[in-house]
Amino acid sequence: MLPAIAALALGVAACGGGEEKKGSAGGGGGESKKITLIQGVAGDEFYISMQCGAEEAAKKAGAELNVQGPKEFDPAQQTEILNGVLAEKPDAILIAPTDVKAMVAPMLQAKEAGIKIVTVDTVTEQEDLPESAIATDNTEAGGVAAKTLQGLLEGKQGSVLVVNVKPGISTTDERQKGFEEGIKASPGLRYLGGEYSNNEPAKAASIVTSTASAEDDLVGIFATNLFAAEGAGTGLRESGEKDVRVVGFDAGPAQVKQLEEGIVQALIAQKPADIGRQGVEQAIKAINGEETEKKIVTGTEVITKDNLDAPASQDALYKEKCGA
Ligand code: T6T
Repeated sequence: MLPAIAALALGVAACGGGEEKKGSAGGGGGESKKITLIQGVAGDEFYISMQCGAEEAAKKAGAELNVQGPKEFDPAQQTEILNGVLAEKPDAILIAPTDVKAMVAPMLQAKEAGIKIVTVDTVTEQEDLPESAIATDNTEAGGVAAKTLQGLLEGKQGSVLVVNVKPGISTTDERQKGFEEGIKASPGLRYLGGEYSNNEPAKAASIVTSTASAEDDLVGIFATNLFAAEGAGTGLRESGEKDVRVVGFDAGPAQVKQLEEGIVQALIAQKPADIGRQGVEQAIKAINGEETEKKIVTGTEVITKDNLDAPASQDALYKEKCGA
């Protein structure tokens, strides 16, 4: 399961049986705007890095930022948190919805209560609900993953697996779709399809060990998020496969270690701090009644062992805590 949450930067206090974490940035006078960031899951370095960017932007604007996240990437747990946040009546909520369908009703309830909603990272199927949506172009990034894997395989033939997370997560579903479209360009690669790891590295590892033993010709793996990728790397190490090439999405510390060790060959890093920063900026515009940007696309960085030391790669690595 996911790691316990350590105390995070900027005045974080434990609360609610370890299920949530809260922090605040900025502050200022009694008139300061109250914004809550509801992460997809607590303790995930992607969302921690997003929090760091959001805290910086909130501090700059003199706004109050409260950060909470469910224990698991789960819409029922996230809805519970959202309902608790509603009672606190913030001016705006930044949220990474954990399911394209299940989070629509609770988010609509918040919007109807007069709270400005901004989505960060994931989205729901009701695209017109938020004031602004800030995210990676995940379909495109899935295509980048396919191209990267094709490059690593250098024409080698065999089967290719996707280790995905859960059905109904906009980001990871789009990454798989983009990857599938891209991998078609290599007729020598047999696509095995995607399997769901439920955001659990151990499950991702067992998917990889069993596929590696069932498919003699396994040559490549694309893992669609941080926990899937971490687990895929572990599974590959356990199965003793040396010739399988792995492209993992995200760039958490454990993933970088696997890249250095040569278990994983490429990471597609997102810009979570940028997403958090721009999320706060758009939320403040919405609170002030100013026009917001409906959709903001942030970039990605392909990191390999060769370019790991380059400033662009170092800047793109995710943080375990803010201010480090
Ligand atoms: O990949 C990110 C995020 O973009 C996705 O929506 C869920 O998983 C992560 O948080 C990584 O664990």
